[in-house]
Amino acid sequence: MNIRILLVISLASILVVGSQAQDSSPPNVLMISIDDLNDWTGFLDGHPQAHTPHMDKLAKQGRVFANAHCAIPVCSSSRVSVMSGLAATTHGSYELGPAYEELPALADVPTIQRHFKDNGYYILVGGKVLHHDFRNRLAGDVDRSLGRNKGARPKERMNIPAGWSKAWDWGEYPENDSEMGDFQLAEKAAAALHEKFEKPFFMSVGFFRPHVPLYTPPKWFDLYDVERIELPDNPVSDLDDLPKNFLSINDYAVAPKHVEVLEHRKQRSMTQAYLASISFVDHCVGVVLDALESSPYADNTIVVLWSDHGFHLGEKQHWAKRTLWEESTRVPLLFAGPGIDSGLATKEPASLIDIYPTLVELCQLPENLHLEGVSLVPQLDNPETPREQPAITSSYFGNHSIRTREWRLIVYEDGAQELYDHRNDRDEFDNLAGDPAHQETIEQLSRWLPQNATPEFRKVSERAKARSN
Ligand SMILES: [Ca+2]
Ligand SMILES: [Ca+2]
Repeated sequence: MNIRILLVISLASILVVGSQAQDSSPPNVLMISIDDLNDWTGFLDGHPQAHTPHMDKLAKQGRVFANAHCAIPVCSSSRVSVMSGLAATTHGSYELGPAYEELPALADVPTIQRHFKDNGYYILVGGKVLHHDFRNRLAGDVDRSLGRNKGARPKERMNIPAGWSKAWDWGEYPENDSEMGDFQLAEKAAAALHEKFEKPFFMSVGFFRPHVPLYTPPKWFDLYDVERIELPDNPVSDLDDLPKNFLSINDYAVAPKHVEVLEHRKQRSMTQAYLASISFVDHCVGVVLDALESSPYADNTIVVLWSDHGFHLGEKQHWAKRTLWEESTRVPLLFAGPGIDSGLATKEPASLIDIYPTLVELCQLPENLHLEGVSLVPQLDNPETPREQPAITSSYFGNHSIRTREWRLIVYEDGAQELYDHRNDRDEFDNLAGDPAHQETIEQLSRWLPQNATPEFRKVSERAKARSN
């Protein structure tokens, strides 16, 4: 053996030892959540014009879960589910009311931040992560807050018709990104990523757009020609085969009704504002990801990006969330980082409650025995690995959806059903529940329906209010 070969072998051993040493240090976690973002991103192809280059770049670097769904399609309860790893049917929050720490079912359940903290991590939280923030007994789950993301608001209404809730206003405001709470948060997170940490970190960054009100600087509106925006296909006749009780379940007084949106000729401009807000928040995601890429943590940080639920923009004559249809339940979910292959998306079902056990496994933390989700590591390793468990979504007490690779079954509290075949009906136009040919499929899927669901927990003040109404 000549000396040159010897040298190469020794160098190779040093490199192997070096990479093993790096592998044995626990990875950091960067969790980016987005509020009310449906599948209108480039990588999920939910809208042909959505411009999301930064999220798309991350998607290319990691594993996209293209069939991922929230546990419950409303902000607060969905976030409680993510942070606890438990379904709404276990924790009992089905609406905006109670905070995590007020739910009796979660008295002994550590948030994912607390579980990581108890296992040696430094915890940073910024923006809207839990809807009610980490307060009271959860305050100690966080080592450092990066602040909330309240940005500038216009003094007067901009575009919203009289009589509509101001919460739903939209428009080109403020002038610059620097006045936006989300952008300020992105810059704080970016700065933190260039600090030196003594421990591995778990950083949660929660962006607020495209949640209403859809105020976003003009340059993001300029990306979308309002006259050329493609609108969702939403024939009124789509409602003909739905159970009669669906309206009372999905009605939410603050959101405009589709018929009102049409009457006021606002569909195009509201859709433009939603798309503009998506591109703005994508830019904020890019600020954080660029900072990570240029930081010392670039090669040893797992990134997980998700949205708390989807959003209707007129599909099934509905706006906003709280339904059990695809527009409301489907969410972006992707993982990237050390050990995660790039490229192919998986079509196996996934739930947002799977994030907790997945990160615990990826970071080799002790198990949290409360968790109800299923680790997504098998699909991170190979996107074709089949998964038995469907994605289960609940909306209000007693109503559930079971989503597999091919099907969606919805069963309402009164027993009414909807069944959709996603192999040829991704818009869920054709309700097959009444077709005798599909009764066996319904039976199979029904086995996954939650049993003995926890009743809705209401705070004392809410119970009193309900009695007086
Ligand atoms: Ca939300
Ligand atoms: Ca239909």
